[in-house]
Amino acid sequence: MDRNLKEIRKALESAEHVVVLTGAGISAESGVPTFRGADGLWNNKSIVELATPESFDRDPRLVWEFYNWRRGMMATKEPNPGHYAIARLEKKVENFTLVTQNIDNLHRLAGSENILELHGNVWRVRCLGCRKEYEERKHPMDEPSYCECGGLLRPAVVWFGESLPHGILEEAFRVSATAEVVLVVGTSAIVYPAAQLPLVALQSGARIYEINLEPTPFSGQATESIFGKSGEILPQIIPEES
Ligand code: BV8
Ligand code: ZN
Repeated sequence: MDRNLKEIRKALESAEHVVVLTGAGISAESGVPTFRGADGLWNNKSIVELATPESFDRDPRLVWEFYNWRRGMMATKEPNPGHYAIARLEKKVENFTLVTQNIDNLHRLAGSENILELHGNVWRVRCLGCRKEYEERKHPMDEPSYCECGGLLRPAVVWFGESLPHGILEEAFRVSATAEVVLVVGTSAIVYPAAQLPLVALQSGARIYEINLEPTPFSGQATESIFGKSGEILPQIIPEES
């Protein structure tokens, strides 16, 4: 095995407190499009427009059309070996937190438990009237959808310009500041405040290993950057029990 992967495996074996931060790249091998890659969702300017509260206020039907497309697409996707490797790591580490920017629910499907979903979950909705938030698996949802109280329902995801769920972000900063080892997997590291988390860990002296297809703005500060597919690299670092 590659020397770097051996080093990461050893660091993980001796660490009591581990944090894993993931982005869309970890779900790419499950067939979920990323945001900024070749077929990136956000490449299509008008789509970025859709992920904002202003767009929803202006045209909730159009935004629900976009999220119905996302829900329909994600309903057919399965976790990949990268997701399962992170779920295995959680069982081996005393104090483990998975912080994800993804809304695709694939980490939970793979068996991860202690998950901080920084940007929400595509299967959850929130009522603008009564503020109730709940899981709603129906897809497609009506375009737009209404709560039984008559209020307008929105996807319970965090759009650009919206603050992240307070308690979740606070907890993500707390665990990043106390982690001994952090894996940063499949994120372009440009969306804040998520991109701040590895920097917080760095300041606290953590060893930070980045796994990505290509360099990111964080690569220069990582302890090591491992270039390749997370679905191939993670199972080498956290192999299935023989
Ligand atoms: C906030 C949920 C303020 C919805 C998403 C100027 C400078 C700095 C910041 C800003 C600025 N202007 C605006 C901001 C703030 C803004 C921001 O950071 N913008 C960026 C673009 C500059 N942030 C916000 O608006 C956030 N809120 O700041 O609020 C505030 C504060 C107080 C009070 C009120 C308000 C909210 C951001 C959340 C937006 N929601 N998604 C939905 O999904 O529908 S963003 C979305 O893109 C993701 O959630 C994720 O967070 C983000 C980045 O995507 P990644 O996950 O990194 O994926 P990406 O495609 O970019 O990269 C994939 C990576 O994987 C690549 O590196 C690729 O190489 C790699 N990869 C691909 N395949 C593989 C792989 N790696 C390994 N293996 C593979 N197989
Ligand atoms: Zn309601």
